[in-house]
Amino acid sequence: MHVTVEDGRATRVVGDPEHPITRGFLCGKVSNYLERVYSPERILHPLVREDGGLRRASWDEALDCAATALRRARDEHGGESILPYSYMGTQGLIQGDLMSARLMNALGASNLVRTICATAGYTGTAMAHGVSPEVDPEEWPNARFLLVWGWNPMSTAPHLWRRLLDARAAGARLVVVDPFRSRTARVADEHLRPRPGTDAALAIGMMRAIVDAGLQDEEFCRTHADGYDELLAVLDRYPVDRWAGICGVDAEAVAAVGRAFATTRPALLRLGVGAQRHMGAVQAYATIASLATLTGAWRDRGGGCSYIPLATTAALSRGALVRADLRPGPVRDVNMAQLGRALTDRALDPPVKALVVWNSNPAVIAPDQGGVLAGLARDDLFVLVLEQFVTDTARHADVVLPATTALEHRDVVFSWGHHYVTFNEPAIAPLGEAKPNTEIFRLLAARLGFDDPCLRESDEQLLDALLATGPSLPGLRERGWAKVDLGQGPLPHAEGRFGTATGRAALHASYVAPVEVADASLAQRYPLALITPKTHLFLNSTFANQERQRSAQPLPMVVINPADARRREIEDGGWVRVFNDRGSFRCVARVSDDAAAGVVVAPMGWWNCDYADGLSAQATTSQALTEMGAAPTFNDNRVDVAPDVGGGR
Ligand SMILES: Nc1nc2c(c(=O)[nH]1)N[C@H]1C(S)=C(S)[C@@H](COP(=O)(O)OP(=O)(O)OC[C@H]3O[C@@H](n4cnc5c(=O)[nH]c(N)nc54)[C@H](O)[C@@H]3O)O[C@H]1N2
Ligand SMILES: Nc1nc2c(c(=O)[nH]1)N[C@H]1C(S)=C(S)[C@@H](COP(=O)(O)OP(=O)(O)OC[C@H]3O[C@@H](n4cnc5c(=O)[nH]c(N)nc54)[C@H](O)[C@@H]3O)O[C@H]1N2
Ligand SMILES: [Mo]
Repeated sequence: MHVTVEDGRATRVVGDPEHPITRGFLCGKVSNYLERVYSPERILHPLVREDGGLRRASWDEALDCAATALRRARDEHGGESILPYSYMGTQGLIQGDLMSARLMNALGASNLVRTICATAGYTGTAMAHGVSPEVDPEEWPNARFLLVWGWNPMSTAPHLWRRLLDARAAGARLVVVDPFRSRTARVADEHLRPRPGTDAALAIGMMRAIVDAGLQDEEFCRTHADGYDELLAVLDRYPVDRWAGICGVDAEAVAAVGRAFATTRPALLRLGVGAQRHMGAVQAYATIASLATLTGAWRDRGGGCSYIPLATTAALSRGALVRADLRPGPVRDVNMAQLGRALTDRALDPPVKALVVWNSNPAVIAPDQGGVLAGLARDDLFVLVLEQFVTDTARHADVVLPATTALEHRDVVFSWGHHYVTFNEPAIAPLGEAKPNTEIFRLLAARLGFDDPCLRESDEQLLDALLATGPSLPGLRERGWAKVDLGQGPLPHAEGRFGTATGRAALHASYVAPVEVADASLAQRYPLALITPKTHLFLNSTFANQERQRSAQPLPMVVINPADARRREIEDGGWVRVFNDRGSFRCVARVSDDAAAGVVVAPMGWWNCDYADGLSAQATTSQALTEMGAAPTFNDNRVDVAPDVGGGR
């Protein structure tokens, strides 16, 4: 992003036309980023709680208050009574969790397990082919078959979507696997709609069809993979029909897409995060990714499997820089998808007495919202929030500290999808009294009396240390971006050399049923499976408070199939209540066969405080973790929907 600055004020943001991936295009979330930076609702000075409300305070007062509360929690209940909570408000590696991690380690705070986004998928794809750079998006235009699985790039990755469009312009066929008719599915050549959480069954059905037709690449499997004979034995057990029945996709369609993936070359499988919010997610990603090995898709330029490119993403590693050695002793783990439980479980020892939140909005993004909100409302819990805006989480804070935006701080940013890293040079001075996360944690560390020099390192020092952990990145600072070259080249695995310990891929075919979706007795009470994907114009809950984005997506909604709506006397545009044993929320019904019968879709991101009841779809989601990988299962969820007669806000 290039920023024009006049008299110290940013006046224009545009995409960098030279950037090989973005090519000058900014998406609908950040093209008006200046409205965010200069929003009248920005928090520009510290706030402290008084008489139930938040009032302005000096930095001195606010830091004293925070340091006193953290010290008291540690002295009275031990360091683990402090819980850090942060995620992807920024993907910057410096402002993300570096100085903060050092301070939390020095405090002996609980360790937050950050698996809420893509971890189950990483674990599964790593089981299949190791941590490897996978297929470079710059190679995707070579593909002639695009199997997009649990991914809605037209909304969630518009720059990568353009690489898929390049392939389509050259004749590629696009098949989307998604229970919902997403924007991407709407424009695909073919759309397969499995029941939520049954993707592994669909993939195994495809593999069986491939093997039935003799289309597997036996030579590739025997030379470069383990588990080929075992895979054939599993596939031998059941015909395609059986797998098709489990996932609810027509058997002929399963078989035809399987065979087309094997025969239309190059064939690219691109996984999103959407297919992993279920009990068997890790096994599912290992199984789906195995399709590319089974057919030898890796042999061709643009063919193979891509997911979030963990290898290039992890090339710059915070690992040693977070200084786990500062911990006074071992600390407990708390999973970020179980925040509600961590804040309300009376048996937890020590209890959580202080919550420190930055780069995250758990009141919206964490499952089982009722529990999260009850926890945040506890009188005996101290809540410190570093934020740009008074989010649903910040509304519960005892102290709010004003954070800078990307225009105001220095950082290096990893990519969720391509192989470049980005240098983030500050364009303008911090607005008002805002400070970068790093600076806030340095100030807190000083107030708490920690004297380790690492807690005083400047952002420049952190940056130098971080850049020294990875490959050289020529031009990073000068040009603003550089490609992470791990030697992947255009054909990373045509000759094997997978990112596993053995260099060989592993073939998997393992289906673990979703826990709620597949529960027949629960289905009697709650006949509809609810999924909660991303919206087109918010970034999780970020941007949901901005005029332009919000007026384009004014109301939270649930998409419901006409047959399911009719049975419940629900009308398009009418207010409904969506509920299960965990909780309920109100929103507007969109009656459309974009949702398959038996599946309802309530995208996530709207702020609770803006709407009826102060609850969202997250009020119904589960804190259960996946069988492997300790990741969330918020789309493994059953609900029912009823007209909301009183209705409205
Ligand atoms: N506009 C926008 N862009 C974003 C974000 C945003 O909030 N808004 N968030 C960013 C973040 S943090 C991430 S991780 C990425 C995520 O980007 P995506 O991977 O695209 O994430 P989702 O939209 O959650 O899920 C993708 C699709 O998976 C489908 N899905 C749900 N359950 C299942 C299932 O069981 N099986 C299958 N096959 N599909 C299923 C959903 O219906 C959805 O259409 O996007 C990033 N970009
Ligand atoms: N039901 C359901 N739940 C989900 C998902 C889903 O699809 N469905 N998606 C999951 C996924 S993939 C993800 S990644 C998580 C996202 O979880 P979060 O990362 O918590 O998502 P956001 O809502 O974007 O909240 C980020 C907050 O950070 C703030 N912020 C931005 N930059 C800075 C900064 O520099 N400093 C500070 N202090 N704050 C900053 C923003 O203002 C925003 O309020 O949600 C997960 N939860
Ligand atoms: Mo994410």
